[in-house]
Amino acid sequence: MTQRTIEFHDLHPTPADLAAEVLAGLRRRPRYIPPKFFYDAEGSRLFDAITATPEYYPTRVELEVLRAHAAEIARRVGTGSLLVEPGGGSCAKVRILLEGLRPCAYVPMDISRDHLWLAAERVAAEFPWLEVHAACTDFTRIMEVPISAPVGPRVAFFPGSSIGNFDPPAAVDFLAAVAELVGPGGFLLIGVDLKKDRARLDAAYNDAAGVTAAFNLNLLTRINRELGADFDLGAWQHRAYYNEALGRIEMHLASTLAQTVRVAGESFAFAAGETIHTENSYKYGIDEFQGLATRAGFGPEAVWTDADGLFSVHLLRTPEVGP
Ligand code: AVI
Repeated sequence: MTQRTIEFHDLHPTPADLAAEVLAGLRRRPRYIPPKFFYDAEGSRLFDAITATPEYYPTRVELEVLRAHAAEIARRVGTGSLLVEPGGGSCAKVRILLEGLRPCAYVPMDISRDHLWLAAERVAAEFPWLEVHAACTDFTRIMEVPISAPVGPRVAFFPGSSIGNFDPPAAVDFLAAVAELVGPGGFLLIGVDLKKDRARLDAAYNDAAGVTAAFNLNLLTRINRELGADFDLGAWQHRAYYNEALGRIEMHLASTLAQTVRVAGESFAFAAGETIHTENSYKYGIDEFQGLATRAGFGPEAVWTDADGLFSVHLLRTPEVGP
């Protein structure tokens, strides 16, 4: 049996990064805290629970599309690549691809250290032939393959429609960084949630069991714990709705009364009904998304959707450098 290889590279953001970004976001109008801070250990656990709610269709449908087309994906991409997954915290969807792609190594990158470490260990145990080089990093800032990883043609995997959590210009910048990471002739396999009727979208972000609400509110619990803040959890409410004009779900935390909160020694006054914007989740038509990808330096190779047209999986490729 092959010797198991698992390496862990820790570039986790420091408490100072959290403080600087949260304070800057609370000083802004409208107030905004980036969604990457949802993912402490509890936030990662709650996100996994969201994906199991009946209303949150993207995970289930994407898995269905990946399973249906895994053989074709492997045929198009080939074997022996270095497979990189920015945000691959739970290493769940990649399992569908591993046997077909037989990569020379797998590099999951995630901001949530313990979650990544456990998932990387599990995937390495399940696929003993696979070299795993896990990198704990805020991939929106640092997206580098660890130098210990082997050299090979590169394939990036970015499932879950996490691209929707960037505003469109930032999405183009991120995709351009991925294009650079994979290099000439490199692939990107990416899941993108499609535009659809408002009722379905609103329900997906307002599940009846309240898991999405708990996920959103957990951000305040985290800030209380890590930045010595005094948010009263009883005075904030989860709010999520589809903003059709902008093609995005917006998530907010709404103050139920006029109140002052202290965060890292600074006071913030909130009016009743005022919100902290915590997440955007953009939805794209197929052509619309391919337009973004093209601006970032990728060309479309293939796209697959489910029969109901809820979710898309795109295979993109950067041009080979010609002679
Ligand atoms: C991670 N990301 C793609 C999820 C989304 O749908 O935007 C995060 C999420 N927020 C609420 N529910 C799920």
